[in-house]
Amino acid sequence: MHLDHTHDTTPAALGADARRPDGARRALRIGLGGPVGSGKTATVAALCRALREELSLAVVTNDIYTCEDAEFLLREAVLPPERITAVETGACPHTAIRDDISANLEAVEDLEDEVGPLDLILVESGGDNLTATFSKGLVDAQIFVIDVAGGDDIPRKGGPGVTTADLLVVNKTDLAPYVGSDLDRMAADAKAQRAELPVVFQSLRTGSGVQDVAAWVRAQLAAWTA
Ligand SMILES: Nc1nc2c(ncn2[C@@H]2O[C@H](COP(=O)(O)OP(=O)(O)O)[C@@H](O)[C@H]2O)c(=O)[nH]1
Ligand SMILES: [Mg+2]
Repeated sequence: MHLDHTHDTTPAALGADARRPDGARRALRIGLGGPVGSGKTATVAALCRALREELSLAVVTNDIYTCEDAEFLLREAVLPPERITAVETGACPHTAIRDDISANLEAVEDLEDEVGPLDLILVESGGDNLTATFSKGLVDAQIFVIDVAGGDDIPRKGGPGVTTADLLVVNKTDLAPYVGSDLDRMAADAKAQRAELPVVFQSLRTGSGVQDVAAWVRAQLAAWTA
């Protein structure tokens, strides 16, 4: 588990492996993790719609036994099909993003070879639990997506995703009144867990917060390419 590494609050720094074999800068890789159903795929779709006119981007999805997330993104036509790749992870979705990242690395490298050059690759983890975080060898920055319907005590309970992700997205704010979630309390708890690390409250039903997440991604990319 990656509990011991230091977490920089500055946007992604240019890592040692930031160049492709031909010397060109590789794409910035941003991971999206979080529990099943919190809205990771929907956030990927929203980011693609917000950024696809200005950036060259691609997506890798991780599903346990199916390719449903990739199929959803294809159906929604958020990107041309050649820019969406599915990795089937088998039993433990966190393994493929944290321990044995080879299938995901191959997927991002193949995308760059086949449709590159790319500015940005979004890597969605298979929905797991509150502890699954990405290896730093796979992604340069990570977004953790939770939702208000999963319980408003999730920020207080913490865990590596909530406390250390570079961006925490609290999704489905439109549902808060129906499930009795206290958004102010979630914001205060998230602040207590994360100090200066950013949090965005988002609803993909109303669109609120979508531009804030896109702006955060743009800032990461600006730091990456600087
Ligand atoms: N009401 C509401 N539903 C949402 C929101 N975002 C996603 N959903 C729905 O939540 C379900 C799970 O979303 P999905 O993106 O597949 O979750 P994932 O398992 O984390 O990838 C889908 O039915 C989405 O349409 C939101 O902001 N508000
Ligand atoms: Mg998904």
